[in-house]
Amino acid sequence: MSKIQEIAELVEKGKAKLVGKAVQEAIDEGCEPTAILNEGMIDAMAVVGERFKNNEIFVPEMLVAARAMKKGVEVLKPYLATGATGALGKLIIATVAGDLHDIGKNLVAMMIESAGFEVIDLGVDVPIEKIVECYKENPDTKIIALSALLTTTMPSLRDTVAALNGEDFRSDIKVMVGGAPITREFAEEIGADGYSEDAASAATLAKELVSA
Ligand code: B1M
Repeated sequence: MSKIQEIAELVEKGKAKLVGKAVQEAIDEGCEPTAILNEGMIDAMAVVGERFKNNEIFVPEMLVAARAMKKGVEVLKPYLATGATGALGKLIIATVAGDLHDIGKNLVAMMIESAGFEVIDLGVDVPIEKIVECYKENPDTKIIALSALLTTTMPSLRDTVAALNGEDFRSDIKVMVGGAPITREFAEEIGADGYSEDAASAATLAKELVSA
């Protein structure tokens, strides 16, 4: 079994204590950090999601797999990051109200930080008021980035973007959205300025939005 397959299996089984060590070993053996992330961890979470959908596993197993992945990402982070300076300005990121998924949002935050932004991460299940309040405390913010990872929280994303679109400061910022159920069409329909599919393209999009 390759090291990357071993990592995938450890994530699937939720072996948080062993994942960090396996990721470090993979790096020491010369595996590409992005391959470890994509093929070792993100693909493993897709397997976990599929098993959940088929009623082979339940929420606790999804949770331990998520914890294991987070441990792996902690070890991987320095190898994916490029030494951010925050020179591109501030970006507020949040998972919208009602949604507790944060792995994807955290990866997006990490890649955007690596691209040179100062990231203010408000976490998960974030109400609209908290985002607006955070912007008012940081009026030099350039972008608000929002994740929704459930079809049932797409309306929450819509409401959050609508609320931002009604704020006086809207023309001073860009709003970007993403997450597994989100499409470019939905992003356009709800009035966001940008949509991207994954963490790497989110970083590219953030840079494009501030230079537009
Ligand atoms: Co949840 N869950 N979950 N879950 N969970 C999914 C999302 C699901 C697809 C599983 C399935 O049924 N196959 C399903 C959603 C189905 C749907 O939407 N219709 C689901 C469900 C149903 C639920 C609950 C309702 C289960 C229940 O309680 N009965 C519940 C909801 C809780 C809530 O949020 N209110 C729930 C709970 C949980 C846990 C808490 C146990 C745990 C999350 C722990 C955590 O995040 N700390 C969990 C997990 C782990 C998953 C799966 C297995 C993995 C999610 C993940 O981390 N993926 C997931 C199945 C799956 O994804 N295939 C599933 C890896 C991550 C890197 O991908 O999050 O898509 P992702 O992020 C990507 C892109 O989407 C994109 O970039 C990221 C990196 O490439 N992206 C952006 C994300 N944000 C972006 C923002 C951008 C741009 C791109 O710009 C701003």
